[in-house]
Amino acid sequence: DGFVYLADYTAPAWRIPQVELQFELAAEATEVVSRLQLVPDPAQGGEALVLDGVDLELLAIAVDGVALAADRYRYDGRQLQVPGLDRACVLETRVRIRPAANTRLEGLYRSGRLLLTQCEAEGFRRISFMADRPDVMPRWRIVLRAARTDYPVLLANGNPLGTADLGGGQHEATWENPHPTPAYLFAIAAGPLERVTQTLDTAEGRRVELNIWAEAADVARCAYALGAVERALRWDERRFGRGYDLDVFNVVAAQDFTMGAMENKGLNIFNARYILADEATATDADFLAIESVVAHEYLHNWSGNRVTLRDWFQLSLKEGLTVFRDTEFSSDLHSRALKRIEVVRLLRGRQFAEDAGALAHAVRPDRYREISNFYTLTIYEKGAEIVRVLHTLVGDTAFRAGMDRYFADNDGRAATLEEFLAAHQAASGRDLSQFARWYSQAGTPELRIREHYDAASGDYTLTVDQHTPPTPGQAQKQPLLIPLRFALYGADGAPVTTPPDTGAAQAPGLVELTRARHVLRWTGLTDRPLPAFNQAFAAPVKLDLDYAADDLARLARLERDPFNRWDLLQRLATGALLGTLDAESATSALSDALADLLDDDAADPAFVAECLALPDFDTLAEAVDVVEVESLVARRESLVERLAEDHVERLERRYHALAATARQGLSGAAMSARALRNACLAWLTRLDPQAALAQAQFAAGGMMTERLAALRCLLHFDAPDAAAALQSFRDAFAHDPLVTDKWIGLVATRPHPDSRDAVLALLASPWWKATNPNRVRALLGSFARGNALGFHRRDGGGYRLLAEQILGLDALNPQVAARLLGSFESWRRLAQPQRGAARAALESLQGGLVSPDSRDLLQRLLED
Ligand code: HT7
Ligand code: ZN
Repeated sequence: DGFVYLADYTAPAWRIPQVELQFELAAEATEVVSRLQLVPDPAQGGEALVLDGVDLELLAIAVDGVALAADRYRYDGRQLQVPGLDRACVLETRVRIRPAANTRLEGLYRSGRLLLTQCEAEGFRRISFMADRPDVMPRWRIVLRAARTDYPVLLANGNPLGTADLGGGQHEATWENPHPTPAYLFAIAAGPLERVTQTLDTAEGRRVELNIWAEAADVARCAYALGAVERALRWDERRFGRGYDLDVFNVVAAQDFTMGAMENKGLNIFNARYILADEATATDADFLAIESVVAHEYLHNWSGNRVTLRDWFQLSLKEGLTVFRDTEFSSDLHSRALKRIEVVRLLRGRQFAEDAGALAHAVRPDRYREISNFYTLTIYEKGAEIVRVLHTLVGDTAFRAGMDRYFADNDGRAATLEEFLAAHQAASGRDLSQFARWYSQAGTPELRIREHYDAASGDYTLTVDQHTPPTPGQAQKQPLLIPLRFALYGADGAPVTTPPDTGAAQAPGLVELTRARHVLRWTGLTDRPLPAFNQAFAAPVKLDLDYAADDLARLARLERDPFNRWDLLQRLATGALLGTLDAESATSALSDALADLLDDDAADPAFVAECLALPDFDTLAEAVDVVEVESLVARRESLVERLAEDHVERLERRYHALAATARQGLSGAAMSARALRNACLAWLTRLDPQAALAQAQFAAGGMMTERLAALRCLLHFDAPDAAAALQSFRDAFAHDPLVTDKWIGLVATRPHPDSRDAVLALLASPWWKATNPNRVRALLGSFARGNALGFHRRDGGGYRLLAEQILGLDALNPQVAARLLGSFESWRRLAQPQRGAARAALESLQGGLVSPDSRDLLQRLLED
């Protein structure tokens, strides 16, 4: 049936303790000689040798130095079978591959003047023959040979062993990776690379050279990323006691890269957008994203590389855990509350939608057709949330002990989620069997909470019901173990410190929900208290509460948890927009709260900016049963306009008052000031047809954060100077693909149905580069994911545009095409006429898609 099943896992029949590879690198044709040490595992019953190898041109094959006759092996373009081997031997093959023709960006490919690899998940098999599965973990020796003028720098995993001149303009470099490493972490990079570099001594006393490599024109923009590597290394030493384990840590920036970055052992390869930054070309958000992605890949060295995966069903074991770790890193270095807000926006806007849509799947799925389709927000973000739930349940000390045990027990091994849980269970002494359901059960749990207060007796009860809606293939759900944080505020505004009499609150302000219903009961409360829940969003759940608008506003003032203060205002806005609260009282309560925030010069301006940013379209769409696109957008726009009108003077005051601080470079205070100034600018611009402030900010030049925010206002509010501003920005940065992606993203997200015409014009222009994933995301990804009015046009023109482009991209880069197809994940909840139009666009793709990636997604999207 085309599926791989978790239940079918069997251990490898052959072990491969050592690999030697030799590359003769050239863009048109590269030859790869491989020597695999093969050892049969007697426990696996003497199975024939079968290796993966996709589209390789096999030039020679020998066992223990003796060439194999044609009838001794079979190669069908996907697998190599060598029957009759029954003892340890060395298999030597020579293959030819064609990097310049590789538009999939999997295996060995060309990006500009560089040759690079991307092997996760199953790309190594496009380079050479291998048991290409994560539980086969050889040690590696890699020799790279190439013309010195074209490829002066030759990098591979591990430590450098030496270089040699080969004469005739050729040279070679030898690398050794002494750590057992699966093929998905293999990497090489070659080309005219330059570097920024730094040497440090680790806490364990190892001298390590850190290098960031980029093409000469870009190397000046690598310094920030280099600092981020050092911060990540030091943080992992401090917070998790994990050191670095090679003599060098190399990072390479590539303009053509399918995802964000890749954690290859000792040789991370990055999408250039997560490395290159200076104040003139990168926004504050770019700097923070760079730091967090650099940390993510660095932190994989323990959570992913030293301890790797038994099979791809365990993907969240490295991804969810590493997102948890990088999020902690950012929270420790910057504002924990702001980081939590950022994560929860992503969860609510995107992961909850995934969990409620056609592509919903468990954090540990039990089957897949194409593993590339499982690099999802559920595996990453929900996976991280589950680790956070575990952290909340066992506490920081036991969590750290559990992590130490997990790393110690599994170092050099390919582990499973069960082994992760076993380590935590042993360290904390807690039974984690119910907790484990988080990994197997898809869908976002909902908590319905109702209160009852009896003024005569002073009895107060909270009844909490948990429910997880059905998801594809999983109709029935079981109760999860959910840590629910809560606080009660009394009539005097002070927290009620008495614990409930019944309802088993485990720690102050925390109850562990295990059943479908829990009742918490207090007695003798002289006033009805106000309850607040899920502080810091400790559990990734939806809350169904029946507060009145005034209660929400009052709670937002009383609540001590900053995340929840923000969340209560989001709830007020959502209630006003979706009609679940009385619209006028919710709007005026929200407006009053924002007035207080704008008047509060002591509050972090970035936090105030987050409170001004109402729930986005995706978040609102996820919260309704049937999505009426235009009316949702219109209601949101008119609420923002009303709030902006209420506070013009306040917005102007803050905008001007923060100008001096905003000029102070990359300090936290300056970034915060720019965040609030740009939020004020957007609200003010919508009230001013001349967009004078935005025009002035744009004309002033300055940092990219300010220029881009101003340009967004000019373009999105159709300002008189918009076209001229766009042209001057475009011309100023025409040489820079990353900045070009930024203005293309702004054009693609102009909130108007006719923005589709601008997208079509760009597709027909020299700016369009279908082989560059960043450009595809900037134009088509932004349009489909960030332009509700354009993508969801009533005539279906947005859907048709995307479907046509997916068809073309599918033949070039299946992973990029499949990701775009994911933009249709919530099509079934659209109101008519959009639902019919989306279905028609999807059906038009049937029979046309060629890649297993896109075909798998299309089938799941259309399945009833
Ligand atoms: N582990 C990396 C995943 C990744 C990837 C997966 C499929 C195709 C291309 C890819 N590039 C990188 C990224 C990470 O999570 O760290
Ligand atoms: Zn990762």
